[in-house]
Amino acid sequence: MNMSARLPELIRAFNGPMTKELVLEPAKFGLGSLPSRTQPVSVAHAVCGFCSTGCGLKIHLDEKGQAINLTPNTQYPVNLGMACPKGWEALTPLYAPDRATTPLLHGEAVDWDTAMQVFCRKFEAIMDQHGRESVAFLSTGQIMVEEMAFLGALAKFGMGMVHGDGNTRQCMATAVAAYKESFGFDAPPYTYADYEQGDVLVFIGANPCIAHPIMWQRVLSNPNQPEIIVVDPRKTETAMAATQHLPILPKSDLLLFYCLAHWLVKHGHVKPEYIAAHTNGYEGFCEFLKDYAPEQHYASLGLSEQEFLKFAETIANGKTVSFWWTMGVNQGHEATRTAQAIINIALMTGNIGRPGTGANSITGQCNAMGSRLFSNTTNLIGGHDFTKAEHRAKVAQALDIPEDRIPQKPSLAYDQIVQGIEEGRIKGLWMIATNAAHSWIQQKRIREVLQKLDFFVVQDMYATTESAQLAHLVLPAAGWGEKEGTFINSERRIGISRKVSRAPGQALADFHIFRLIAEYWGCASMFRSWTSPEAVFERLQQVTKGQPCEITGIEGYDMLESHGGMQWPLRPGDEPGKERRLFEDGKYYTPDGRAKFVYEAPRAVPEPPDAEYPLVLLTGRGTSAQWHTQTRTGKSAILRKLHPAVLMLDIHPEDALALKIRDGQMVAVSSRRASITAQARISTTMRPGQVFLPMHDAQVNQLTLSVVDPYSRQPSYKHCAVRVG
Ligand SMILES: Nc1nc2c(c(=O)[nH]1)N[C@H]1C(S)=C(S)[C@@H](COP(=O)(O)OP(=O)(O)OC[C@H]3O[C@@H](n4cnc5c(=O)[nH]c(N)nc54)[C@H](O)[C@@H]3O)O[C@H]1N2
Ligand SMILES: Nc1nc2c(c(=O)[nH]1)N[C@H]1C(S)=C(S)[C@@H](COP(=O)(O)OP(=O)(O)OC[C@H]3O[C@@H](n4cnc5c(=O)[nH]c(N)nc54)[C@H](O)[C@@H]3O)O[C@H]1N2
Ligand code: SF4
Ligand SMILES: [Mo]
Repeated sequence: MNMSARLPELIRAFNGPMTKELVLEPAKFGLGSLPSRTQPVSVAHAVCGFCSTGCGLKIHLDEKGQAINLTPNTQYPVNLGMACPKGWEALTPLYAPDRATTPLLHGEAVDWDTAMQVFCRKFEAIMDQHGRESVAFLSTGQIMVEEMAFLGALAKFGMGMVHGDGNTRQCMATAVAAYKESFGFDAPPYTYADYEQGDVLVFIGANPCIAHPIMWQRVLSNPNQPEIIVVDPRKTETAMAATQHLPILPKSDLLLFYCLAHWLVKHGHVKPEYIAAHTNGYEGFCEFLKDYAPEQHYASLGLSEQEFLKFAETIANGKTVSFWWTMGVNQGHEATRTAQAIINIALMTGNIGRPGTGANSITGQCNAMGSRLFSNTTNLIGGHDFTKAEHRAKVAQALDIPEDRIPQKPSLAYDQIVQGIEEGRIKGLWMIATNAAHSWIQQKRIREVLQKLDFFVVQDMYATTESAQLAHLVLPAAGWGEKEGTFINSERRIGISRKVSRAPGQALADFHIFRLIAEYWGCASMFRSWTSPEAVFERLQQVTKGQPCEITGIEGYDMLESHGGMQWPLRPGDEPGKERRLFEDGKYYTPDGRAKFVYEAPRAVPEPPDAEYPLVLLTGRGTSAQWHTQTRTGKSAILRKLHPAVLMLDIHPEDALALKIRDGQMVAVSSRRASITAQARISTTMRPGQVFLPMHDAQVNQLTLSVVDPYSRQPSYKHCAVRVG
């Protein structure tokens, strides 16, 4: 087929006018006059494309169906009319001047035909010469479910790649590994109502005031005057709002939860009936706990006896206790076992499967959960296993693709792909909606590695990202709001987001870029029925049949829209609006239906502070106005006003005094990898011996050390040794 002849037609079709269906209801606003000059005539629904809270937004449209403003949706069951600054500013990044508007080959604008021919020729040549394992893709938790499934299917089944991972490795891999082993499936069990229903809420390595502000609003709606405990080395915004703060020493969480388990067993605060009926491995766990008498470990935890006992007693006395963890747990050298230590506590105290309980991992990106289930990276699409013949057969049938196109082994993990490039085994890389040259650990190394590639493609909304600047080929992508599809939020709610703005120039929705590649690669016949996001969604529903994440009960996008999204599982006949909490029947997804106690002795941190590098560097989110590598939020003048203009290093007054550092002084922060500059902010939110940098500045990951948890292969971003001054 002569592709270049068909191309204008294809692009027109892909980037065409917005559909009438978008105009869903007459405009109704309760917020007085709107700042925009044009009066909105209708409203479309979207789920926010930043964090995993998944707030519902109403997008105000002009008569052409173009977005002119937005307000949070008061009817949406997640946010009930609230949004954080990023949600309110969600449209602004779409109009940034540095949007990628044409494909760029070595920095020069080219048309899509040229870009597609180069893309296919280069990847084909590498694969012909070096085999299928010599190329890889890196996907994301920030494109639609239908898009990530298309990408995973196209790359692996269509193009024949074996390796593909995503930025969810930096983020959720630990929770995935922990849940799979403990529960038999990657299944965060909660619903947001649990924030409102418990009497004790424990946040471990999580700072929702900044990172999940609207989840935090749900906590504030809890009428039970709950005890809120924050386990975090820093006195974060969340810790300040809590009733108890446990400022443990960094990476002592595993020890803390073993000490807690020991204390609960010793004082009879466990639920023997629950343990006997629904779990395996408890006896061995009790035996293992002998070494964890709390009184022997207070110094290693950095806690006083009083702090520990208050914490333990609060949990023991709670009727409904929930445990919420995020990156302070997932990003560590023994992260998977730490997550499982939290799960163990919920199991032994019977705090699971009831309102206001649970061992609950909060996800990060808007579609991190979609990526876990449908990206076809670590798992075969739909939470299946590449190594199982029956799973391959089932997926092949549901997707109508030849079974022999499905790789029989899982992909290399992100860090192994990086290593593969470093060692010259991987020569071609396609990176979609992630900015590794800023966000990956130990940045100098990743930048050197990316520059070794024979062919490096970046598909992004902006041509200016740190990664796009290193790419041979940049493919311009439409962003949130410029395309349609679904996201899955932290409480497993599948929500729909509509197209409310036209992408600039030649930029195309990722969905259509994948269709174009399928055409040029010559595998379009495999995806003949993958014509629209909704058509793909229907296919994916079929794939989930019989899985814990089954969603065959959803009757199309309209049903999702009218119910304010739906939580998985939803099987035919299930009541659609009902809130879904997992494990209410005490049945887990393991072969015998029992959850498993998993445990292992704590290990020393890989890079402890020493005389030369005496401080521990913690990293994380800075403000609710900043999103990761700032490619989107950095484009909003309003959001820029809500965070410091320079990189701030938080340091305790004692350390500052010893180093003769004044507040506001520019200082060098050095690790064994690099030295960067930041402005000192003297703050008692830190403990002596620890400093904090937000991850949003591109310099920060120059300092971090490439260490991963052995089970999840998630990087340990939150611990390395540095010196200041
Ligand atoms: N504004 C904003 N919101 C976001 C994001 C964003 O970039 N900006 N990103 C989203 C994404 S993808 C994610 S994954 C989430 C992340 O959400 P969070 O995990 O809540 O955010 P972080 O700040 O990375 O880390 C949380 C806390 O872990 C603490 N910590 C560090 N080391 C340890 C330790 O050893 N033990 C314990 N217990 N705590 C420790 C840090 O001090 C920090 O306060 O946020 C999501 N929401
Ligand atoms: N030091 C330190 N480093 C960290 C962390 C930490 O706590 N500390 N946290 C880690 C975590 S949890 C995460 S999740 C990662 C995040 O790291 P990244 O994924 O690298 O961060 P983002 O800035 O969100 O990058 C997303 C990219 O996708 C582009 N994009 C947005 N929407 C679309 C779209 O629809 N289509 C396409 N094609 N592109 C799009 C954006 O412009 C941006 O370049 O960072 C990790 N890095
Ligand atoms: S809390 Fe998260 S989902 Fe809600 S508006 Fe803010 S960034 Fe968007
Ligand atoms: Mo994340």
